[in-house]
Amino acid sequence: MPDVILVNFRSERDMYPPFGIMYVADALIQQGHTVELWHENDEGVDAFVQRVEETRPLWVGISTITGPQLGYAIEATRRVHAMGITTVWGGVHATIMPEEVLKEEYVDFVIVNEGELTAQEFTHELQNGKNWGKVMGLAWTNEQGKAVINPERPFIQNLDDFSPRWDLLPTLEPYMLQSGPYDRALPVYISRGCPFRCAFCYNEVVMKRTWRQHSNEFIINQIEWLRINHGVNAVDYADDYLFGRPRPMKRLVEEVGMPWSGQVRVQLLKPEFVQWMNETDCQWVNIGAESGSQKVLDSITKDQKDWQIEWGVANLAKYAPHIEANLSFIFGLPAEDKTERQITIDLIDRLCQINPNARCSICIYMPYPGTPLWPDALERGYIPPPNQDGWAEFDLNRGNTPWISEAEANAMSEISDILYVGRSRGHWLLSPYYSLLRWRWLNQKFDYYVEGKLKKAGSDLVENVGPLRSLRDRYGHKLVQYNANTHKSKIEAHMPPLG
Ligand code: B12
Ligand code: SF4
Repeated sequence: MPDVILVNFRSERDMYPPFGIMYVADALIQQGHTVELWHENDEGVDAFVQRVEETRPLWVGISTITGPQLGYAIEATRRVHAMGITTVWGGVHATIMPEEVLKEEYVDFVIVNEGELTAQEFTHELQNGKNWGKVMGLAWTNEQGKAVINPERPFIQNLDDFSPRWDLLPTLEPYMLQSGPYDRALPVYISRGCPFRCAFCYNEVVMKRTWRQHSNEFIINQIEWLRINHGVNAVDYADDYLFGRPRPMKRLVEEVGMPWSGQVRVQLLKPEFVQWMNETDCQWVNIGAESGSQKVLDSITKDQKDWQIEWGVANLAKYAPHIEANLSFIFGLPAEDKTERQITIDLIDRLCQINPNARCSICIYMPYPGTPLWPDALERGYIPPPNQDGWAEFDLNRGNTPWISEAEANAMSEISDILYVGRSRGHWLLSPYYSLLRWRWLNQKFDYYVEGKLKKAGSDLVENVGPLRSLRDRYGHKLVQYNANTHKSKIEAHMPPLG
């Protein structure tokens, strides 16, 4: 029977190893406890709660990130708390707002920021003395019902002290990604933090612009273990800031010797660097481009020049044409007016012309408490949700600010997905539709997006009428062809609950 059960609730389409609880589990196991990990979507809530009821662990830990999956976390926590079992929230969301989280009667404790050492001390106190005041990094409610946030714990000095417990996951199969021709790529995490200061990002408030990395020996051993035991044939370095020290990192990639992918900043994409990426069999890169407008980039202290985006993507097309470049842009940042947005819109269109393997996705700006942009957002009339149920209702892809309407956000996201992410090509019968979408995009005509509504109604109809569904399955690919070189299909596929 487990002493502690840790769970990460995910939304249906997201399948990504739950690193946070994998690390916390290791800390507890080192302390001599038995731990069970669950990684669930909404379908798994009942099974999870039932398991907690059967085993009645010392405490249940719930990992949180802001957005829809918080809803499943809330439901599960409520039910576990009602059984009289101690509930603890951890993760980025709870770290950003521990006081608000503790207002919910169903959350007993919050472990702020890195969980390993705090979870160890918390478990010790739970079994011996309950002196909560002395556990750094713990947030709790005192006898007067007041939230107490203990001083924050310094960051772990040596990341190698704790390992992500892959062995506690029932299977690694759902996490395997397609990476170019390699079908068993797995995300690994080799560092924490980032020294940059993008004003919308969690980094400044949570990681405080620090950066640490596991030792080469630790990283190589982990990847070797994954290769031998799980047949991993490519590595996705999932870190926020991969090339913190470019030369040693390059040597590490060479030493690991596997095809790879990861996050890069555009400044790195000089011809010689891109040639090196090509030689070491890089398959894709993720680039936080954010905006094509220098004014907007400066407003978020991105420390990046507008011209570097096109320059980097052109270098990729020239020196490593097989590498997929995934660029993400944020629309609706406070400094973005129509003129600035037009610059980004035109840039996205150009990038996809320069580089057939560029995929430009947009997300709509959402203010997070504690980030440098937060006070500005409040001043501009943004009203945060009043409670955790409210935070869970956030539609993370649609924006929630008063200065960008839901209809506009919806149309922008959908059109950019079709034209610049899926990069689909239509049969000539559909060419008027594609021309209309491109006209809308280039001219910012996002009002009265009737074709979006018609498309949705049409696909619902096809889905619900058997003969139409068969026709779609048989001939659909002739009408619309998607960019085949995509690693996203596996992540977005429906995954059953793991537990
Ligand atoms: C991988 C990842 C994803 C994965 C899956 C996330 C997951 N498994 O939960 C995918 C790709 C699906 C994803 C999606 C999104 N993500 Co994301 N993602 C990340 C990323 C890059 C890494 C998370 C990770 O594994 N970190 C490594 C581990 C070791 O750290 P950790 O999770 O923080 O865990 C430590 C502590 O937090 C704590 N802890 C964590 N859980 C628990 C639980 C307990 C009980 C305890 C005691 C402690 C504890 O201890 C851990 C070890 O020290 C983070 C950035 C980052 N570097 O953390 C963003 C991040 C979490 N994502 C973010 C965002 C905004 C999103 C999206 C909304 C993006 C979008 N616009 O669509 C979506 C939301 C998806 C959804 N449906 O809701 C934000 C979250 C901000 C917030 N306020 O919550 C982050 C912080 C990025 C950022 N730059 O701001 N994401
Ligand atoms: S570079 Fe990325 S992780 Fe670093 S502060 Fe900027 S958005 Fe955050």
